[in-house]
Amino acid sequence: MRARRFRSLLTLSIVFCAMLHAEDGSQAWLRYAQPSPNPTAAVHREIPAVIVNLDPSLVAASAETEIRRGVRSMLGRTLRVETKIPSEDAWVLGTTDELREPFPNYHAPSLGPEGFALTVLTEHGHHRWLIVGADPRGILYGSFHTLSGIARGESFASMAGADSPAAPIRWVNQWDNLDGTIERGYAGPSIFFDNGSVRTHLTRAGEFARLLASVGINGCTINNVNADPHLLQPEMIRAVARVADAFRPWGVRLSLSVAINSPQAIGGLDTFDPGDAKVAAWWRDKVDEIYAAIPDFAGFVVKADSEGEPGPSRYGRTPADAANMLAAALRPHGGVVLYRAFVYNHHLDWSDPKADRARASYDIFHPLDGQFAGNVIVQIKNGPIDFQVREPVSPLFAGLPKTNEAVELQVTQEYMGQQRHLVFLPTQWKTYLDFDVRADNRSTPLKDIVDGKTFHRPLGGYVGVANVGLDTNWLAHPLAMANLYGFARLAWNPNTSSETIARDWSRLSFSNNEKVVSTITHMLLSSWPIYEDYTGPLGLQTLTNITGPHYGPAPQSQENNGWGQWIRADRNGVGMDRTVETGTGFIGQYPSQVVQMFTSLKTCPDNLLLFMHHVPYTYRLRTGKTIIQTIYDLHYQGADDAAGLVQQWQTLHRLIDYDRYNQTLTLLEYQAGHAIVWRDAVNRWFAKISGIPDDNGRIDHDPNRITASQMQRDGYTPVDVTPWESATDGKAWVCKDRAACTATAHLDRSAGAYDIAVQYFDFRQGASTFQLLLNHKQIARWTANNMLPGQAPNGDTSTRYTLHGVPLRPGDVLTIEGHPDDTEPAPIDYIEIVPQPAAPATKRHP
Ligand code: GCV
Repeated sequence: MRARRFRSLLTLSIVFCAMLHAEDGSQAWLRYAQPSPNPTAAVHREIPAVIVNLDPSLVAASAETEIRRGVRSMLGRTLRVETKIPSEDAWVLGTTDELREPFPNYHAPSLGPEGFALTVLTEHGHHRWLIVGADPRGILYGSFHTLSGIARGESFASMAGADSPAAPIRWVNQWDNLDGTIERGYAGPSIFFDNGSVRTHLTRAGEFARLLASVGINGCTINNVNADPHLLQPEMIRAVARVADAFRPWGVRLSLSVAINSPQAIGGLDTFDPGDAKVAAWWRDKVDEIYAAIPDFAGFVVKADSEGEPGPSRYGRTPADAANMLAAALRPHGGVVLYRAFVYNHHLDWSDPKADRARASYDIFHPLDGQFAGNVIVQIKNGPIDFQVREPVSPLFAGLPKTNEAVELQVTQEYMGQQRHLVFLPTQWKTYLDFDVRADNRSTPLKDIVDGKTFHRPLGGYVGVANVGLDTNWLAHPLAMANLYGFARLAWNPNTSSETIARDWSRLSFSNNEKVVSTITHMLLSSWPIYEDYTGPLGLQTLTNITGPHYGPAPQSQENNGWGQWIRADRNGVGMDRTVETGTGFIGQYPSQVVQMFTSLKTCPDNLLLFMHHVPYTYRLRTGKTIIQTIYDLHYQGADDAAGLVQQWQTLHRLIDYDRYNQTLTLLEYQAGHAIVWRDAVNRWFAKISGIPDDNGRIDHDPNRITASQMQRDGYTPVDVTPWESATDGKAWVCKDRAACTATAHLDRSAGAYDIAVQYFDFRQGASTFQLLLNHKQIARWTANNMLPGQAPNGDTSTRYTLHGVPLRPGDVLTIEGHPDDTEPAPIDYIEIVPQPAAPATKRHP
């Protein structure tokens, strides 16, 4: 008896461990784990044992296979496939038309294109679980919806109802290059391309399409908008057709980004003038060739006249001329053109107080309203600059009432911590989608404009720049896929709340355990405001290194260059004056009620104040606090809250699988350290430029820190850091031309346990090793090989190693020993010794 109980305990723990260990993120939200608490026998009994698929399409076949797969995995039941409705309970898949004959008494609700209905029909004592699509894609989406419900522990009957997508365009863009790199991709090489051509094995491409389809995405542009004309060579079109083949079973249509100069670059023409008949004919032939290889090809995405890309302006033509020429070639095949409004001059004149990059899209595209062909959609980034931590909604959305529009959102975290920081973006996207732009002085939230409701447009929707890579878990950070999932949920229904998205994603991706779900949900919902606080609050934009990798802090890099991401900070004040009266006039591009709101300092929201206005540092916000003190305080608050994320995650120890727990913990600890780098750099920079100290005297007065300059050094020498604010006194200490260097501190701490952090720099190339010695005995050793984006000591590469709970006594001697590697000279900045327990970080309520 005892032995048996022991055996069953052993089995249980093996099952438990297997459950907690066998996760790598590759299945994302399609894990099909057994719902927990385990489904009852009643649920098992309720599931029909037979599945009938009435639709002959490839897409519906995927739906049927997926249901069988999901039910087997979650409920341990193998469904029997039948071709006729049996005399027993059955799942039935089909379109509204296909269900009419077998179920004459069933009246399907009216469905929009790609919509679905779920219902339980009882006839002759048999239950039919109907998954009804407006079309094959609808059947697929309904099937995935059902499986997601089962995974979250819902019954089929409770899912009954109908749903249709808000808009026809629900695409992702990938910025993949033919050599296999991905522009602004942070999760490994391309799943499509390698070494100048399409990969031999496209398994991941098919898996990606399945993931996309599971949340209703119906199009994917597979190459960089900075497009390589060679993609349109005949052999490449044939190769790309293989990707379309991998997408097709999932109803995901392939599209390509095209370079507008292709007729000249690869077509042998002496021009790419959209007004030239030869050029138009070249595109017609090229499009015919593409459709011969890819009959369901979706269309083109175009970036032109932007950031050095060639464009129609070369010939005095407009974006409408270029878009319409391509549209004419695509129209006979049902293809569309997504023409990007991200067109601006990146050689702006900083000395011109009227110059403003934010104005560009509206200035260029608004006058063209009404000139775009019916199968052209203008693809507009959510804000007027470039995916910053906060921007206002682009005024162009209200300025194109006679044009199809799509909003472009960025899933890949270019300015948002590059998947090393946790930033859940649906919360941010909702602020854009819900923003009421008051076109014609009526309620016109952005979501209604892109859904085509406001201006009665037939086409429009949502484009997300995904940039997944070959990393097993697609986006590198185990919590980053919440953004891809969230993008798709909002593209399907922009009224979905961030909380619903976060909860559903957590359940599907981790567990139905309420503690897990509520903790991850809380972390996700608070993460964007936290990131905003320690980067660029008050509408300052991200304040990142914009002439470098767009990652670490570098506020000065915003200024005095042609890129126009200026914040115009000087000794007296900060912010861009974008008012009509005294500034660049950008605010005047909005409808009148929004103009009024942004123009008045009284009504302009604090979180966009410095985007819209230039004010003195001593200007007081509605909180009563000055601008400068708010900047300081928010940076301290944000860094504390980032530390709080670590603590929250630690409460999930043993509640989720070991690998994802540890991987996430490591990243959150890194983020908490990098938030301190951000805090210190931005605060130092503002303290210097404004000449106004922090009321609380915190900047560069950290009692727990011992800088390398204060330590006794053997071999370490100082180098200047650019930008200066990303290291103490603008210096890093490097070990050059030696095998090892040391920096030693004589401590005088009262006896107790301490956390010891070593702040050092980790370059992309080179893997220096460090040792930490207490009283000459090694207490830690690590290698600097985190592949941070830089090859110099600065805010991109500054990071920390923390050792927790080290017992110290007065008179202890602490030594850092650095061993350089390659071109990385084991650079260090300071050590920080914090008594345990550390002050609890404030928990922020979203
Ligand atoms: C693909 C920003 C990014 C570029 C990107 C561009 C765009 O400038 O930094 O990498 O280019 O936006 O959206 O076209």
